[in-house]
Amino acid sequence: APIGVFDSGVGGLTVAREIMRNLPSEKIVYFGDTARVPYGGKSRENIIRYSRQIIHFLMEQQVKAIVIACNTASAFALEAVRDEFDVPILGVIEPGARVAAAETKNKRVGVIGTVGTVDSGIHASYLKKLDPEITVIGKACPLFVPLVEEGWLHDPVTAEVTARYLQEFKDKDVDTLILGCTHYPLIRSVIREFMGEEVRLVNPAYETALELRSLLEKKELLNTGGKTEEFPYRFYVSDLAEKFRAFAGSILPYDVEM
Ligand code: DGN
Repeated sequence: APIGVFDSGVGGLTVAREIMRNLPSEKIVYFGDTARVPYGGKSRENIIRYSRQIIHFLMEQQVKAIVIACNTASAFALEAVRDEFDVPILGVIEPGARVAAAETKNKRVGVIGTVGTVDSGIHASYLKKLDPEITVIGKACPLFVPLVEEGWLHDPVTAEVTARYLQEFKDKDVDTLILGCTHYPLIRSVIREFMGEEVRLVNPAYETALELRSLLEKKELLNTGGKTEEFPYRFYVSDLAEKFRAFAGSILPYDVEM
């Protein structure tokens, strides 16, 4: 059975990509809610409703586990929907928070994400549960998503916006920064350049793929067999399939069939 992965749009492909790399024998059904993107400024109620609808769709595809690749949907909907379905459901917040808590030395952790994710305070609540001494500094960076979708991944404008958003983390001496939005790993090099080599950048997409692997192992659901003949990945969107396909081509190493 495949793994279901969903996001508000294309960004979740950064999570799908990590699953493809780290669990190469698994099939994936991906759903991008391109008709209703962005989720970043929407209410909790709506995001729970959208997530529930998408999970129903994925359940119809007979998935064995679901990954909520969207940070905003993980922040708002994971707790609400987790027990409503009889497959394991994972979000991207907890895996990122766990690694950040383990790796910070000065106990000053920064979080960047959408307005919804940052205002939810969910990273802080996980991090403080893991280590009450950690100080969490959150900052919404809403301009990053359109910059990434415009393809300005290595661009002076993106570098300038990065400096404006992230200066605060330098001033407040964070040693660990969680890239708490699907799109941010794609501008990792710009963020790295501004923050410097010493700051640990946590990519929740990667950490989530590892967590998914141990969860599947534990539940004896991990596919250890070889690859099948047919293409193992299926993609669905709620609008503008062509635009999705074009963007997907810049993230994934092959053409996406829809
Ligand atoms: N996928 C969203 C997230 O990770 O929070 C970013 C895109 C959006 O919906 N604003």
